[in-house]
Amino acid sequence: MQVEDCLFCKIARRDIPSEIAYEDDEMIAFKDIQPLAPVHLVIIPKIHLGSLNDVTSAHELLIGHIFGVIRRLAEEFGVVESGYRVVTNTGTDGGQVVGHLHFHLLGGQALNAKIG
Ligand code: DGP
Repeated sequence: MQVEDCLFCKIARRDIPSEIAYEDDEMIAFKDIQPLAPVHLVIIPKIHLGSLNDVTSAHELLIGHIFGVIRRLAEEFGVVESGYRVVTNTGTDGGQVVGHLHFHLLGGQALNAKIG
């Protein structure tokens, strides 16, 4: 289920345009509008989950699927050998700005401790 006024639900519905790198029935990956590294993708489930706090055992297959795709995107974007980082900011102190569960895939440069 999606939420009417959620920014990332709007991107998933294509109400807001984005540079889509991957899409299937369950998830979508798109380029971050404010990239923090040469490779910076945002990966989201299409169903609205507010954050990692909303993930339960019911989402195990979904989360596993998302991470399998992230691994393939890392290959596609050429960062497997050099290395990359997957980040999930959660809540205020975690630096989460958009309230829809998402994973950042960052790579293409040496990442400092604070990036993401
Ligand atoms: P976070 O701080 O973890 O909630 O990261 C949210 C990310 O979403 C941030 O890196 C910028 C990105 N972002 C925000 N609005 C848009 C948008 O309209 N389009 C795209 N492509 N990315 C966006």
